[in-house]
Amino acid sequence: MIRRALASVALVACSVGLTACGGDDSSSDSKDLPTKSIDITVSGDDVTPNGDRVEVKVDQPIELVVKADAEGEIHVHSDPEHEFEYNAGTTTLPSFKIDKPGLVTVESHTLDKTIVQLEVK
Ligand SMILES: [Cu+2]
Repeated sequence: MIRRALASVALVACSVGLTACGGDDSSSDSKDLPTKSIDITVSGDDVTPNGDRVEVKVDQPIELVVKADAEGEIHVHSDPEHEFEYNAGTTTLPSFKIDKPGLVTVESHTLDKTIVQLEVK
C-alpha cells in the first residue's frame, strides 16, 4: 500500500477556474430525473475513472461516491463550482446539478488528475 503525504490543496491551482473555490448548489427543478451516481476509487496516486466521459442531463442530480484510502478533495468545474472533501473509506458526497449544457471537469485536487468529464446535455 502506497502511503504519501497529502499535498496541500493550496498548492494545486484550479486549472480553469477563475473564481474562488466553493459555492452552493443552485436549486432548480429536477423532477423525473433519476440521480446519476458515479463511483470513484482513489488508491494511492491512482484514481478510477481517470478522465472518462459520463453523460448527464441538465439539472440531473449527480452524486459522487468516493472510495479512498486517504482523505482528499474533489473539485467540480461547473458554474458555480463545487468542492467536496472526502475521508478515507467510502464517502457519498452531497449531490449537485449542472444547469446548462457543456463539458464539466471533475478533478482530484489532491492528485491533480481528471476523474471524469461530465457531458451535460
Ligand atoms: Cu479545480
